[in-house]
Amino acid sequence: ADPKIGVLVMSYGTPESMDGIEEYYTHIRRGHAPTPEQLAELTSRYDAVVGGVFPLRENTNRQAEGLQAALDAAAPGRYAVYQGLKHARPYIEDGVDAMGADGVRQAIGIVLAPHYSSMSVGSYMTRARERAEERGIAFQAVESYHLHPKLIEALVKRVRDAYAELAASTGAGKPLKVLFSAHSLPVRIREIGDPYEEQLLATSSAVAEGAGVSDWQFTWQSAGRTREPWLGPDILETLKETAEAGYAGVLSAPIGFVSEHLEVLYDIDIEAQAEAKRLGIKLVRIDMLGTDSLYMETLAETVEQAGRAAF
Ligand code: FEC
Repeated sequence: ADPKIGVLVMSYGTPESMDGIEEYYTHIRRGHAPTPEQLAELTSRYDAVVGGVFPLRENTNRQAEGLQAALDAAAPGRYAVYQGLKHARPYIEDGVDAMGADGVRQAIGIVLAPHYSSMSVGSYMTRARERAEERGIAFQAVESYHLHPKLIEALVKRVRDAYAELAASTGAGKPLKVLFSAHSLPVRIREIGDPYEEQLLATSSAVAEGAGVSDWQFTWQSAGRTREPWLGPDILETLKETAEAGYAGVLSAPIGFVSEHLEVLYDIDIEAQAEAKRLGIKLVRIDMLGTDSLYMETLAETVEQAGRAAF
């Protein structure tokens, strides 16, 4: 049989254990070790949510398996899925090496994040492409899939369901708002005409329209702890304004992420939730996509389309 087309599924990565947090954080900071205070602060966030288990690893494994199954259903025997993580083992380069070792000559890269930014998806792809070139593998990158109809359908269903739950718990007729959010990035992405913000707004507006929600806003979350300015407003500020404007509840829809991990389980479920309580406003979060078959089909169809165009 012809060698398979390799599919490099990339995700952010998470430490392997509590002892691995320092190495992971150092990698995120491009080789600069965190100060003891920074390390303690990050460790305490992991402690609060995971208690020794790092859900992103298992979630990424399951999504990679789900994508392999969806590809096998659509094109039996044609694609082989490999994993490459941005900040943890197996690193992106390890994934490309594994494809090379299996004799793969053609590969497609896709990130478990629907929106393109040069600082997010772009940097995954640069690393993957460089390694693929060194290994003599033809490489095709998927840049984004933020408006794929099945992705929107999966998110619409989640927003509808959670909105109904929120409405039931706040009482009939109370004003509610949907807050779509994604990981903030440094403001300087605007200077290079990065499509990140525009794509996030496009997803938000398609999902709001599909769910029949007219009162919604996009806001940022999880901004980095650096000196440079990051895109705002942050969700904590937005919650305060929303409460002050008289809303009884908000539905948090972190559409920039596709599974449960620190940025959702801590930044939304613990930090934003505590702020909402303090402000006396109800906060409910949508379920994350995980291995929803509509999301797996979104990935599989996007990969197949890229494969047909490139090879
Ligand atoms: O559950 C986990 O273990 C990992 C959760 C996690 C995800 C995630 C996704 C994104 N990040 C993005 C950008 C940045 C930039 C910096 C940055 C820093 C961190 C730190 C942790 C962390 N990120 Fe992350 N990110 C996750 C976790 N991220 C921990 C370090 C401590 C902190 O700042 O909070 C700043 C780097 C620097 O200091 O120079 C920029 C973007 C995404 C969404 C797209 C994607 O998934 O790739 C963008 C999940």
